[in-house]
Amino acid sequence: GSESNGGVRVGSGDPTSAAADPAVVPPSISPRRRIALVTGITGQDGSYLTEFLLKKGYEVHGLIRRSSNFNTQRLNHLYIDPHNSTKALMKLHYADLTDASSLRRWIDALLPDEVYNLAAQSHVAVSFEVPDYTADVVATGALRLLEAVRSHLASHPGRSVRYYQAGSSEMFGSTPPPQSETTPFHPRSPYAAAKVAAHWYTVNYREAYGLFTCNGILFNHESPRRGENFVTRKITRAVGRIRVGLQSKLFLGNLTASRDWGFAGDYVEAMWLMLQQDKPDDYVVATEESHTVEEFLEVAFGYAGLKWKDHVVIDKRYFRPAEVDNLKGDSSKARRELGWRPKVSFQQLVQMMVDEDTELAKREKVLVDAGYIDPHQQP
Ligand code: NDP
Ligand code: GDR
Repeated sequence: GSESNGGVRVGSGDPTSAAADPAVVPPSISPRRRIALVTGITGQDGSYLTEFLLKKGYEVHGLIRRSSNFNTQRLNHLYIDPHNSTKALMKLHYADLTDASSLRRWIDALLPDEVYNLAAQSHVAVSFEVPDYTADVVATGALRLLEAVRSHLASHPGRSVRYYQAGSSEMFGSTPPPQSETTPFHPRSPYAAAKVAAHWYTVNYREAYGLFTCNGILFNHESPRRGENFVTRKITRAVGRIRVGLQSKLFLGNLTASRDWGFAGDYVEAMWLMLQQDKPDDYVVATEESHTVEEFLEVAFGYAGLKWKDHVVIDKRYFRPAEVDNLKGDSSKARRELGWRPKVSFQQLVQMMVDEDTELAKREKVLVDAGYIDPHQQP
């Protein structure tokens, strides 16, 4: 039976269901739709990658974890109920990166051509609070998924599966910029150390077993779908709410750190491109432009005709036990070999986020004025 999840139905769990779907022909008979399996599909990148792969004609299967709240908001616009239509090309299944058996079972049942491992406890500051869990999901979770792919291939001769690992510029940590594929890692958080482990598991499965595995070393990428407790979105949410009078103060930590911020929609294309190459490899993906948090504030508030200094209050709570001061990527390899380049500039990114969050705040204001939500409720 199926379980409903916020309007998005989660798959039946029946391993024969994929074979029974008219869109899926056994892999020996081609051509057929290519099948992608995406972990972390409910996150920022998962939603953009799913849109991208659906446009490319893929059937996209996402693994989602059980939550007491609905967690499929970023996917609702892509959802078609499989009971009503043969056009349902995105399907969701329960699994967890901490549960090896669930990963192997879905790979056996769905027979993906490409696996994108985007799932993570992805908040750097939170990883200091839950280090053990972060390592379990981010490092051991990647290992579990790689092992599921390896053991699946060992028992399915003739199959091929390409694997993408969501690596991070946080792995460079305190190593000075510009950072490229040959820059040594010096992680500065449990999150970053776990990503370094996942990176090397991915390299090892390529070298030891000849698997087609790629590490994308992606620098920060943002969007109107960014989680609300990452600094960019926290700022643009506040700008929107300040504009409509729902908020006046914004509490932040360190404003001097520099990040190489790009647009998430541009970055998911690089993930896909890596898996279309003849040989698996690792690539840095970055805009090659860096800005401080203070510069982000300047542009975001300035665009809305506001002065950030009138609103921002420094709160020690948001400082981290160890900080990453300066990230600026050298993505020349990805540009040369993948033909990838970012399309959205820093200014355009900030403006896009402020525009969307202003619209969101206006809708919130309507609900506040009608008495449906508490005006003091923070996002
Ligand atoms: P998000 O935090 O938005 O999404 C993380 C996803 O992982 C969510 O779908 C979440 O599910 C899922 N997840 C968390 N824990 C588990 C678990 N135990 N089992 C299964 N799924 C789980 O991250 P982003 O989309 O921003 O990032 C995608 C990936 O790229 C992450 O691995 C991140 O670390 C990495 N990365 C991100 C960068 C960025 O700037 N955005 C830069 C470099 C790397 P749920 O919705 O239920 O919480
Ligand atoms: P980061 O993103 O740690 O780079 O990791 P985040 O937006 O959390 O922090 C960026 C910088 O802003 C400073 N900062 C604050 N950060 C947050 N979250 N909240 C605040 O109030 C605040 N005030 C200042 C931080 O100290 C930091 O220097 C993101 C995640 O998506 C990771 O998963 C990913 O791997 C990396 O980007 C690349």
